[in-house]
Amino acid sequence: MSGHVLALSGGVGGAKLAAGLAAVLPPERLTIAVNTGDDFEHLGLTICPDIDSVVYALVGLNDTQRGWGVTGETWQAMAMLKALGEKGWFNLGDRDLGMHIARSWRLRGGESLSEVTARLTRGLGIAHPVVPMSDDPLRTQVLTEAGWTDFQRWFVELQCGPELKGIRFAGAPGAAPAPGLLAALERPDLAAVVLCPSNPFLSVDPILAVDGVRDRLLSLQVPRIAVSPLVGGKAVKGPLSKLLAERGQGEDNIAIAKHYGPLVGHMVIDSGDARDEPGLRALGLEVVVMPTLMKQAEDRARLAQAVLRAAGLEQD
Ligand code: FO1
Repeated sequence: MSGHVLALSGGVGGAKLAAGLAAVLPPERLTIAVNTGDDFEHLGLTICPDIDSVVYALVGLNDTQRGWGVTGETWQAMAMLKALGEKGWFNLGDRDLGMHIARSWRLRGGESLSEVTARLTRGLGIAHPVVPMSDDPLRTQVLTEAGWTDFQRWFVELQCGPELKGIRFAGAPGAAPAPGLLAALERPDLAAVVLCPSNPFLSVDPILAVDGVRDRLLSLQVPRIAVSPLVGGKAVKGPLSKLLAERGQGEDNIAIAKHYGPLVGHMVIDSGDARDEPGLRALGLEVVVMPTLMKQAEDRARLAQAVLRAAGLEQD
């Protein structure tokens, strides 16, 4: 069966599934819309961590050990910056810096983030559309005992330490969907929406907070499939497990499904979390249980194929 697939992705895990989907779907059948709530300005540069995670994963440049940035990276520019007295809490690798410079000066030249992202992906030979969720600034901020903090300060500088008492998306409402996301949402042949295995609260929620996106998704008569970021009951990387514990509403796929509510009709969960299946079915969800850890390209493609099968989209 044919049909277009819209994947909503954050970084790391989401990026891996996005790469898997790109491996099994031709460019005209896939749109990858990426969270930009983590974006920020640093040392005069515009950093878009999740877009870059997706882009690097698509071209096999992603550092799978670290979970962000470019593999085989060097840090000469960073060493120089520190020697010059600049703060070093946010690490920019030499090759990665090339990306931030190319993006920043084009943005400053008046191109939108969508235009710049299309330019950069084209430059790297990526044929699949990777689009920001919005060209307008929507910034994730977190509430800790010290007050509201920008996401990267909490995530990187404070290493996700302080307990989260709240999350907000500054700029929403008011951030319009980027043209590429809007076009995908309005396609008559849109056949499935995939919520990639990214942090629901910090990576997917910002996309849903973009003007009209949640309502539009809810109105679509197509399968909406979440791939769980939990593997064996734990997040592979990042603060999801900590967040779930702090929320006190369960640390399993049931808590994630309840958070997504009617937005999701299918969930793909890891074999190590099979105990969650009855609870998810009791919530009315269709469930696929399979190994979801993506170590190799074959794992990514296998998970992507399973997602398409769950959506009723067998491969042509
Ligand atoms: N994460 C870190 O934990 N420490 C860093 O120094 C760091 C630098 C960095 C530079 C560019 C980039 O695209 C991502 C970077 N990240 C770093 C990851 C990033 O903070 C998070 O992975 C995402 O924002 C969460 O999805």
